[in-house]
Amino acid sequence: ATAWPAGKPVLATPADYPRYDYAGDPKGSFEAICDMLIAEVKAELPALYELPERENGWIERMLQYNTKGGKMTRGLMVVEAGKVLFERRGQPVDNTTLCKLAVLGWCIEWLQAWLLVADDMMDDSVTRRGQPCWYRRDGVGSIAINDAVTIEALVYKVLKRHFAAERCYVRLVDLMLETTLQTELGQLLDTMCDNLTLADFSLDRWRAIVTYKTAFYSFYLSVAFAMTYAGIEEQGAYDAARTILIKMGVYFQAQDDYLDCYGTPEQIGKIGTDIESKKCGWLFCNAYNGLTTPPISPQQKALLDAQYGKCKVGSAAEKSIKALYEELNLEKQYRAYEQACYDEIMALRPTVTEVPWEVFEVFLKKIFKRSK
Ligand code: GPP
Ligand code: MG
Ligand code: MG
Ligand code: MG
Repeated sequence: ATAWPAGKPVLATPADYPRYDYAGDPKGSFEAICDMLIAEVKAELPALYELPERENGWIERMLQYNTKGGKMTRGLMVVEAGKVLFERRGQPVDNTTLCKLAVLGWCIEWLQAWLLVADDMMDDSVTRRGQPCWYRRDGVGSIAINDAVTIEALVYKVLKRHFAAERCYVRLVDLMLETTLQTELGQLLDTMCDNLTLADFSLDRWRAIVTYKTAFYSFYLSVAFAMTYAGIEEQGAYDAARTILIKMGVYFQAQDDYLDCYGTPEQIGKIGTDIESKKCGWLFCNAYNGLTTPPISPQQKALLDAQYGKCKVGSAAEKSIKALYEELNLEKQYRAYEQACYDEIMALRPTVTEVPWEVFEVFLKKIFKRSK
């Protein structure tokens, strides 16, 4: 029903993939797959959608600007996890397999790209990955909303071109759709905080927010994609993996919340806005709810009530909130939390079955004590 004009969709064949040098240049090989996917979009839109040159150029530049420049942790993890799983199952890891794992990795990176374009508008952010947020660029503005949902739609074109002929295709599409919904529900939990009072910002609410807005798409999806492409169908294997990966994702967002306050823009590529935009973040929840040593005093609480979510980036009020966090020893508490998360995740080692433990350990090592 979607094969109009005739010849659509164009499906990829093994000859379409470049040489993937996993041992010699894992990052460069992975990046080359993104270039391939952008080139496919660029060739397809004028041919199959009558898209004029100017708009096609826009899409190409918009993809270049928003899909690149990240750490690529999520995407690279699909390739690494997939390789381990294929080998463990005695399935050959040829060039096409590596490239297709990388395509799945880029589906997550492109998902992340459009989520960030939208998130930066919602969070009123200034920079991302060391450059201005896309919506802040001259001539972009609210076109960024359309760009975000266009990247989302293009992910399904990528999946179709590269996986439509595979038995796992419907499962991959379903995973992508489900993960997107989970993330959007998490973003709702996050942005609805605007309408709540600070007393509603419990650690339980924080955990729900970050599980949905971050952990599913940033951790579970990478491994679940690799498992699905490797042909794993047992529900129990996904459940065991999910438990561990969600824990990692929650910890990862605690790091993001911590770095929003304590990371420099040079380190994290963005300017923190959590205090100004009244976020239910890890630092705030611990501080406001008396979970620090020493616990917050009534006067300190009054400062948060007066200024949290109301002050401007770089203002004296923002500085006084950061000074308050210091008085509550939040940095030290975060270090202890970080170690506890690590230990808790490592303790889950005996629970894994289908997915070798090294997959989780590699993922954990990539993020433990990260500073960017
Ligand atoms: C990260 O939160 C969460 C997302 C990027 C998910 C966005 C979901 C949408 C449906 C748009 P964050 O705002 O703390 O991230 P950052 O600190 O990178 O801005
Ligand atoms: Mg946000
Ligand atoms: Mg944000
Ligand atoms: Mg953040």
